Amino acid sequence: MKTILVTGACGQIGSELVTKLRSLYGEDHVVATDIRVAVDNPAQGDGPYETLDVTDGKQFLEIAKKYQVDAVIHLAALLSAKAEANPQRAWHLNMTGLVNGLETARELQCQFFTPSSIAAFGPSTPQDQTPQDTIQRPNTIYGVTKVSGELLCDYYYQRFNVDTRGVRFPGLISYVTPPGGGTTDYAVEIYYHAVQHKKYTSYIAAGTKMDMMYMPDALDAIVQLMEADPTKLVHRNAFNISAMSFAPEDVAAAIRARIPEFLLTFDVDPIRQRIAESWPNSIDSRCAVDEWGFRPRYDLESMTKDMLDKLLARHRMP
Ligand code: AKB
Repeated sequence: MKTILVTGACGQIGSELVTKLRSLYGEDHVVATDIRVAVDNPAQGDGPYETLDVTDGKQFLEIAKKYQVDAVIHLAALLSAKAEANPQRAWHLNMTGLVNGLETARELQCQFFTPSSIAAFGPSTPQDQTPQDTIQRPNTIYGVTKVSGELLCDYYYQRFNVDTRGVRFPGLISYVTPPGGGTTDYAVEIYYHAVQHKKYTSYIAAGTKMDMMYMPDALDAIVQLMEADPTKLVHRNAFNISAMSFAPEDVAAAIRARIPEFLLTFDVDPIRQRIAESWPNSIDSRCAVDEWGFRPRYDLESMTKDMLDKLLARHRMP
């Protein structure tokens, strides 16, 4: 049975991924790590948990060695809006953390997964059905770290034979752990506000389409790609994957099918709007489908039903 180390384990993806991996590979075989010491997070129960600042390469390697890990899933990173507010910090955390993760994987010869993002594209990228291999000139610091990360992962595979794998995640939607500091966060907030206040003010303008995915599909994609037959992988890192593409008013319409009085208004944040406009409207996931069988289960309607079921049940609880 392999042992997997997850960084950023208390974040939006990590807190659910750790639970899923523990159910698949056993509680003791998933080492959750995060810079946070004590927060009430699912990743901190039922298995090993270590405090790790990923910018500390020595500590990264020591923890990986202590548990003799076979795979590293590196999630710790600053998201787009937070990164734009502090570009130097974003470069340091996203790049130094990544290099430390790759070096750990090289030293221990373990598998390595890290997510890229739709942010790896920019204004000169074809906006609709964006191909897997295309122009990548992002104009955000987050995007710059993502393109650099994609290249670095390819390099570690070619140069050091590290089994690197990765996807370009779209906005991820979940009812478990909220995201923090992303541009696509509105697509999570809108559901919480619909349930609590029956109204939401969007910082993203009407008509701005972005790719999105429900968290269960994102988690399945990580596991599926990590387990995929390497001989079938032409791309390895940075696979385009998306389950749906929508604008704020599309989610509002889906929510209204269940909460008819739901009201959507707009107060556009110029910084996050500029970021959103630099990203594709929709990306083409065909390479992921062909090379490792990516197949998302949720579309906007089924995701909205599940999100509202879960959040309404929680809201009604005393
Ligand atoms: C963000 O909005 O920054 C992230 C992403 C698309 O990478 N959710």
